[in-house]
Amino acid sequence: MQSQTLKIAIQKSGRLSDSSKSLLKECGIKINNGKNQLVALARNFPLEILYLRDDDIPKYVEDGTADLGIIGENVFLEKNASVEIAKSLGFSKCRLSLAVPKSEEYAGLDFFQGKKIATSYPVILSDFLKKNNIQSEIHEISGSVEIAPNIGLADAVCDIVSSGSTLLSNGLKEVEVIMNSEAVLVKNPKLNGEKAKIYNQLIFRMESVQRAKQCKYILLNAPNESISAIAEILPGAKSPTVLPLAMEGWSSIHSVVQEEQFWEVIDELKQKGAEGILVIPIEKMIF
Ligand code: PRT
Ligand code: ZN
Repeated sequence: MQSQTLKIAIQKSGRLSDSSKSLLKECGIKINNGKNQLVALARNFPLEILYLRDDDIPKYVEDGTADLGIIGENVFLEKNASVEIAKSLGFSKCRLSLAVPKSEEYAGLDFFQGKKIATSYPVILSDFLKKNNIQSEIHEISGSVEIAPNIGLADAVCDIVSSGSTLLSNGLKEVEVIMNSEAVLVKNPKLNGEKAKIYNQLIFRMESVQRAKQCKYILLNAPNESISAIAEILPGAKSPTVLPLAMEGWSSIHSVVQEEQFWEVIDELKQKGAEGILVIPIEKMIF
C-alpha cells in the first residue's frame, strides 16, 4: 500500500470536466463521487481529485496544493504560473482570436492601433500586441466578451472561438488567430519521491489510452501471395499476425493501423487483394 497520494485538480463543471473525468476512467481509475463534492479519493489508485474552477488550477499546482492539473493551454499561458506542461491531451480544442464587427474593413493588425479590445485574456493579448508593435487599450471583462462591441464597450474582442457561431450571432468576424489551444496536463516542477513514481504510473496509463485512440485493430483475408505486400502496408507493432484460413491458399492477417492513415491504407489493401476487412477500436495499447 502506498503511503502517499498524488493530487490532481480538474475543472468542477464546464467544458473540460467531462473529458477530464473520462480520461481518468479510461486509465482505470475509479472515483467515489458524491454530489457537490470538492475532493474525492480514487478507490483503486493513489490519487486524490480536487474539483476547482479552471482559473484557480495553475495557482494550486504552483503552490503544491495539487501536484497535477488539467486546464486549457489558454489558461496555462494567461495565468503564467510556475507549472510545466506534462502532456497535451487532445480534447477541448479551440483558439484565441481577435474579432471585429462584420461591417469593418480589415486589412491587417494595424486596424487595432489605438482601438479598445475587450477580453478575458489580458496577459496573452498584451503580449501579442507588444510583439506586433500595436498600441491598443485592453478592456478586461470576465464573461460575455462577445457583446462588448454591440453595447459600445469596445471596438473589437479577443476571445475563445470553437465553432465560430457565437461571433457570428453577435455580428463579429474572426480576423486573427493568436493561439491554438487544447487541454493539457500540467504538473508542479518539484514533484519527486513516491509522488513522482505514482505520476509516472499515471502518465504510462494516459499514454496507453492515447495511443490506442490513435489506432484501430484491423483484420482481413488475403491470398497467400499478397501477404508480404500487405505486411509492408500494415507493419503493426512488430509485424502482422498471419493465420491460415480453412480455405487453401488464403490467410487472415491481423494488425494495427493509424487512424489518420486509415482510408489511404484501406484503398491500398483492396488493391493488393484484401477482402472481408474488419476494423475494430482498441481500448489500450501497452508496449
Ligand atoms: O467555471 P470555470 O471558470 O471553471 O469555467 P470557464 O467558464 O472559465 O471555462 P469553460 O468551461 O467555458 O472552458 C474551459 C476551457 O475549455 C477553456 O479555457 C478553453 O480552453 C476550452 N474551450 C473549448 C472553450 C471553448 N472550447 C469555447 N467554445 N472555452 C470557451 N468557449 C466559449 C467562448 O468563450 C465563447 O463564448 O464558447 C464561445 C465560443 O464558442 P463557439 O463554438 O460559438 O465558437
Ligand atoms: Zn474559468
